[in-house]
Amino acid sequence: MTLRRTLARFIALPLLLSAGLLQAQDAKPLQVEKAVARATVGKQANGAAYLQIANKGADDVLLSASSPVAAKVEIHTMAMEGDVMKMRALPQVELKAGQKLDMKPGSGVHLMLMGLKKPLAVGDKFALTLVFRKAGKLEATVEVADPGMPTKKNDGGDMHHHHHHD
Ligand SMILES: [Cu+2]
Repeated sequence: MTLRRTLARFIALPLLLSAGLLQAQDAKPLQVEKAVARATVGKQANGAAYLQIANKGADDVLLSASSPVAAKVEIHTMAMEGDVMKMRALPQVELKAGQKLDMKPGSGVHLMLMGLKKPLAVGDKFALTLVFRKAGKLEATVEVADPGMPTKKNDGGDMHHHHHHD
């Protein structure tokens, strides 16, 4: 191996790494395949977003999320308590190697957009930053869809209007 080639390799590697961080959405191992938020109604303070994240790499953990459209983004799940469906915040969500996290409405897990800065209207797009333990930051673009999307019956969507968050 020539000295020049060796040097080139040492220089190229950090460049590739930083390019990878800048283009996190296109890079493996974690890919956001779908990101949809529910349009809000009236002066609704909180919104909900649903993502599909495919993990094509090693086991990882979703630690947090944030967005410029909300004061705070929480990871939520829904569960029956007696005969009442309740939401609670999760500290994190595991995403095993090869797993696809599918937050489709009704599945329970969703991202709660707490303290919306303005209403979310159908067709709007906004940025969402996800933070994973290993993969680091992942930028996603969320599209706002009809509030009735897509399975209005069983998704507990009304919970978002009546449930209280502290
Ligand atoms: Cu919620």
